[in-house]
Amino acid sequence: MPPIALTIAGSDPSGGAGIQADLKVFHQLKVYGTSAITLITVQNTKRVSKVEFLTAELVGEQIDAVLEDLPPNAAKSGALGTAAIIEAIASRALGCPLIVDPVMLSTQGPALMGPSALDALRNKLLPKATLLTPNLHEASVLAGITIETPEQMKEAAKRIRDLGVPSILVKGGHLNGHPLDILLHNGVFTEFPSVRVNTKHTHGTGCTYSAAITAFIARGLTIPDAVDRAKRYIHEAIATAPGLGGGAGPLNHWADSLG
Ligand code: PXL
Repeated sequence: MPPIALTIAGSDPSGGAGIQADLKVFHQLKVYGTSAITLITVQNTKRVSKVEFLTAELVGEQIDAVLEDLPPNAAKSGALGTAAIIEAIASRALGCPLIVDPVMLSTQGPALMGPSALDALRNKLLPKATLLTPNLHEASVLAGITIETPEQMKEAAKRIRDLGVPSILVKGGHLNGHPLDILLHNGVFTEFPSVRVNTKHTHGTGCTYSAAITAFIARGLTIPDAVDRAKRYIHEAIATAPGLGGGAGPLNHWADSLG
């Protein structure tokens, strides 16, 4: 039987980010994908014009339906919307590793998390996370420091670990120069350098990356190995983006075709 992964995230009708991206990545990486939708966006590659949150009850019931029948080997969370939704997720025993991608803003700007949700994320969900995957902005908000250098990324990771998160992957895609991701796992830092791809097609990069990590963890890889495999997947997915849409287009979710 294939491993099962669960994504708890928002809907992107253009298919490049959110639930839609996560399910494509799970499928491509040979993991059976299940989902619980937290919010619905109205967007395409050029604009985000609306975000509507589902009720916490509805989100919780979707998770319960999946857990009851298709217990996941790994789960991830993406855009979560409200404090009530975050509390509904944190109150469930998922029974598997949880990868939390602390999505705060959509690529084009609008908030995918209300202000009160930040406290719930910090106090309720982070202590349940196996691995947190913040970008520089999210790591800066959670750690309370400015981040412009790899040393500051490491300092932020240590501060976030002290909030109760065992493993943190700080993603340096927005660093000046080439991207560098830094993993803090079991007290050890591992650096994942890559070569910057010059492209405007980066829609859903964070979702795609954390979904790939989740898929490899569902397949039984350790966290460092899952990050390493996912990093290679995301690099290829960006470098071979299909060029769809008139704005920031989606990645090539068919990457890693040898799987
Ligand atoms: O990549 C962040 C993200 C997460 N979830 C949804 C999104 C986006 C970015 O646009 O739309 C639903």
